[in-house]
Amino acid sequence: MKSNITFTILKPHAVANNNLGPILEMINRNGYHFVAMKMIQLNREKAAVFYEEHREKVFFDELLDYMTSGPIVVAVIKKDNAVKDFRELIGSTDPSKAKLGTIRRMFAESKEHNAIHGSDSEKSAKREIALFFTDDEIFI
Ligand code: 3AN
Repeated sequence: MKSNITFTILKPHAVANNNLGPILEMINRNGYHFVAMKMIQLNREKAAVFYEEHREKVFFDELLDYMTSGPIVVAVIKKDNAVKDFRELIGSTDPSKAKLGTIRRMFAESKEHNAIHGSDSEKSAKREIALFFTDDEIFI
């Protein structure tokens, strides 16, 4: 998997609040190209696999409730230094701590409903992309 791609999820509230368009536009405007995308609804099993690093956390069950509560958009995006730069663009997990101009500062409602996910490392990006896309669904 090339290091110039990363994985993102537009979470249930971003979809339900009709913020898909503005968020996708913001991602484009910051130099990313979409190379794979689909709208899906997670089941609990898949959400648990996706968030397995948080299995022991107190918020795990609520995280699964939330992430399975409605449709999400999963996508692969491409740009030089995609993983690190995209984490900067989405901002801190807690929107009250997210910098001005970040996606979470603009669109997150809370730490739980924080609008968007971005892979935290190249290793995570590779794992997460493989959970949702086959190679022939990625148009690099
Ligand atoms: P990020 O998405 O910023 O990498 P992670 O990987 O630490 O954050 O957490 C995954 C998700 O779990 C977050 N996006 C958020 O929805 C939820 N989460 C993280 N920390 C908390 C917390 N302290 N309380 C409630 N939910 C949390």
